[in-house]
Amino acid sequence: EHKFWETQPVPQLGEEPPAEDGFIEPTKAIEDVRHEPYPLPKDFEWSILDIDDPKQIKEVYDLLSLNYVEDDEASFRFQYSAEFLEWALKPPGYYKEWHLGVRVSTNKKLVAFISGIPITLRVRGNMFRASEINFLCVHKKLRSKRLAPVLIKEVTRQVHLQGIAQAIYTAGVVIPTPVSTCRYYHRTLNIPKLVDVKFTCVPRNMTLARMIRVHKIDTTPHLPGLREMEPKDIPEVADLFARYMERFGMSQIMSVDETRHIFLSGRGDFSQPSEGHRRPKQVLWAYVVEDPESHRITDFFSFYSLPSTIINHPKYNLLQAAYLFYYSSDSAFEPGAEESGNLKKRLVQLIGDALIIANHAKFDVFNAVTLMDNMCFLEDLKFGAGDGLLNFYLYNWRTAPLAGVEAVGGVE
Ligand code: YNC
Ligand code: MG
Repeated sequence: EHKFWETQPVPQLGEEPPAEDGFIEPTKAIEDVRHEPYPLPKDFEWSILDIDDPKQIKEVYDLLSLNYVEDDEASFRFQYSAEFLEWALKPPGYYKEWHLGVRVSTNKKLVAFISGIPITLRVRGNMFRASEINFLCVHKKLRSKRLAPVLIKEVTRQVHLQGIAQAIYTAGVVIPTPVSTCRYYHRTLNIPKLVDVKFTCVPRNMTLARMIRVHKIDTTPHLPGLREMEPKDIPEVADLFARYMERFGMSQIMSVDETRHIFLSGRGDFSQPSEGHRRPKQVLWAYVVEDPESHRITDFFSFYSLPSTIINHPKYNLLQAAYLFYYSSDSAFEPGAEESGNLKKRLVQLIGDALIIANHAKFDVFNAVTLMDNMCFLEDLKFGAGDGLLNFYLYNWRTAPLAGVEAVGGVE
């Protein structure tokens, strides 16, 4: 059934939840890690991609934009921008050896890629260093030749060489064995276009005009003190985030430097004028709520830009999608905040303002998955359930399944 995954230190399908959390195989001593790269089929060679070199980022961009994840109907394909890749692949302390490509030996064409970045993860009561694996891609012409397992084994070797033995990753497909499964939800912003490209359709009991009216977005944000996140906010944001995430079964632990990178490095080109709420090359939007009296940061939200190619459409070729990313609110720390509905009320306002900013920045749709506290505002803010699922996986770590509500962090 799973010839490759059966050989890997992951919980196998149907396995009972463990009595105690922990690793599946012990961390290898560096001397015991295989010294040579795993062999590739002849005519192919390994290549470490230098993400500082615009030419090489462009090669990854080109590979992904033609060969990366598509929906089941092959109507849309993720089109991560070069700026996004730079932001996602170069956090503080990244290892260049974890940006791994495969090239055709003769002409050096890039035909496969996999990446990892170092993160600190907390799973229930345990904290450990891990790699976050992403952007696994094999050129369409080389599919089903068992190249993916070679890429996975080679990136695993590179992670082991840094003394790290665990990983987190997400995928639409089900393999052994998800630790949590989330559903995609979509908030439509630009309805005429979304209907035109068949991202959504007008329900039988509605008209297009009514659908537009129902989904109308206010023109200006409502929360007093809402503004773009700035460098001076980072220590407070890091602290608020750390406290907020304690409420969940699994989360990323972010240093102040990582916090700065994640929320400030993808904000685009400040030397050029912005158009609406969008700067040239902007991939990340981060806003804080600064209390007008105390000047403390009480809340923040962020979202990123991940457009999709619209495959074979006569009029449109790009779907502008925003994805809800990390947020926090100190209203979670009030006693009884959940029972009283005060947390929910605050998050509806906070993410409601995120929708307003995203609409200004000309996004067509705003996406979120069912993790963190998202379930408590999705319905009020008129998100609709999508058909896509996102499975979360841990490599070499056993824990009982985490409920969608117990959730996770990490860029997807
Ligand atoms: C996948 N997405 O089951 P079995 S997500 C993991 N993640 O193995 P072949 C996958 N494994 O079942 P193809 C996978 N997709 O026989 C397939 N597999 O045991 C498994 N698509 O290999 C599959 N990107 O080379 C099977 O398949 C084996 O040619 C088959 O290549 C697969 O980035 C792929 O969806 C996905 O580019 C590369 O279809 C290709 O089809 C493709 O014959 C479009 O492979 C793009 C796409 C995946 C996005 C992602 C996360 C990847 C996580 C990888 C696992 C990391 C483990 C931890 C490593 C570090 C450990 C430490 C320490
Ligand atoms: Mg293959």
